[in-house]
Amino acid sequence: MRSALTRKGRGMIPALALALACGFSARAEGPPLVGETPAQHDARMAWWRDARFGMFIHWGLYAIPAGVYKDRTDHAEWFLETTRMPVSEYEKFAAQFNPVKFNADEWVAVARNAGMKYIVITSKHHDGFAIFPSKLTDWCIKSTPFHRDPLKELAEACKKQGIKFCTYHSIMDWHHPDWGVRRAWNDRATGTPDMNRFTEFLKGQVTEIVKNYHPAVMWFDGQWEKPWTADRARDMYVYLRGLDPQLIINNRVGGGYGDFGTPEQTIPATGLGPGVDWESCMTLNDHWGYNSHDHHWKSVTTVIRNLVDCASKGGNYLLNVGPTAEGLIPQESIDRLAQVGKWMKVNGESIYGTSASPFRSLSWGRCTRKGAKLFLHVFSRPADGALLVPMKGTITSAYLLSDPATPLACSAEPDGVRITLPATLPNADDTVIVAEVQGDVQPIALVFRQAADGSLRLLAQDAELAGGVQVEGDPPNLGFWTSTEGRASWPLTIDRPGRFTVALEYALDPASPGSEYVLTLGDQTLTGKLAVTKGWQNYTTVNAGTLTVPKGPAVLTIKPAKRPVIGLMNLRSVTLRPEES
Ligand code: FHN
Repeated sequence: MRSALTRKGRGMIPALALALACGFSARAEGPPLVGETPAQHDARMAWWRDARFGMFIHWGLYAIPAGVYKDRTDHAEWFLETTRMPVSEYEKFAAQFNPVKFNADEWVAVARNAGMKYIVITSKHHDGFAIFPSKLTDWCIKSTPFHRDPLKELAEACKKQGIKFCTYHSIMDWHHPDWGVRRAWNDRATGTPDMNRFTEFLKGQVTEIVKNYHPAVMWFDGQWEKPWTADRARDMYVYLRGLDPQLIINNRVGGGYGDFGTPEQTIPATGLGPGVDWESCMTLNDHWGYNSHDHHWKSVTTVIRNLVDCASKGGNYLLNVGPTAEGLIPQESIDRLAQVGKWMKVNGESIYGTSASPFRSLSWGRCTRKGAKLFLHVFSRPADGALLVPMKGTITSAYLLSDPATPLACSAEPDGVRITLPATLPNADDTVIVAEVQGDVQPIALVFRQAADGSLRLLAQDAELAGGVQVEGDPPNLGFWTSTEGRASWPLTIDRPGRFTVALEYALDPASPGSEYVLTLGDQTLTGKLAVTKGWQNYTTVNAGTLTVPKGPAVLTIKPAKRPVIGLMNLRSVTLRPEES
């Protein structure tokens, strides 16, 4: 579970809502809402799953102040909320919005040259301002000196350059008088909010977008406030799928519906579970909307490795740019994306259309897969100059993706297949080696062994999971432990048997008191009650008791002893330490 997050320059985002936004399963349980067969669903999702890499664009009136207001410089697209500026004041930005340097072809070329296959642009963010000429409101581009249609121009440029055009649309609307959570600083709104009227307005606007710009994805956001109910979410999903049966809709339509999960500013350590589509969205610096003071840019290495990490877990990577009020993508963004594009030109085959790694974790990097090809992404060169692929099975050939003519030696050994690396790796960010396999790849399961001092530290991201438990957060923890079915296991081997103390490093929000767990190791059992901590991200370490552990293989498992109030706990690690130490 996530704690309530105070985002830099933004308000608190309700914990569970953010968790829902970020990663809950993307499709509500039960039959698909619109009678789509699995084969039809796969056909509709096919291009999106192949694409793996997209550009997010946050662009609107908030680019005018560019993050600055009075004594603060950390605002961005939440400007209206974080400054609490009267809406009547904020509305004056419309008359200043004249992005004369906006060139859709140039924006799309930046994405295409980076190797991105789709673009998601904010048609309307939480401030309610539409960057397209809506017939339903004047709070849109019509009220600016910029008498063009950026969405139309971008959609056309995408079509010309073979990039999928997609739109982001906020459900929450801080400007509209009928949005159910009226802000005190909305001095323009009158009357009582009417969510039925608002929903008709929202439906009307997304209809304009679908009919006039034909987005491939409707990327909803701002679904977390109470007036947006699961029923409204379900109705919206069904309505839009009726409008365009090929439209893909993200899980932030709300209510547990949607076609893919949307972890934000994080990459789920093991994806969102088998068969769940997901896309991690991230900023390139620390803000979504343009902030003239934010120079905290991610490195090219970080971007490449994030993209590879997502693909290795079966997910997409949606990377954001925040253009200026003049209509320019910041040069720092352009430069980084151009470098990523150089890597993609050589290695794109190891990303596009690939599926998740068959291996739980690899000490030297990541793996993606396409048919009989394993793409081994080497982030750090092992000291012994060989790559251990923890698998049984046959690798018929191995070579650098950038140099297929030069074979690399392979040797099958008890703990896997060793591939001899070249003396130097051509790309320090990520050198890709292709291993062509014959028949099945049988991963050799990770077995955890004692360290030199006899201790054993079992980490969240290495656990085998069942029953909906998810790895989340950074550093990783096991969360969403909401049912008694949820369990985490670690296969281990004890070379030095004896009595061990067991320590749990956990967090437990006061909203979920009384959690009880059962820990088993072989025929030994420990049970315990967990005291709450200050929150889901406030960790403590507790002694769970001692166990007598014999020599040899065993499995340590933790599960709830009873149904948790919300979540059993967030668990970062389990440590076994020899009692005498
Ligand atoms: O509140 C928004 C935020 O401004 C931004 O648009 C991100 C992008 O995914 N979504 C919401 C925060 O989760």
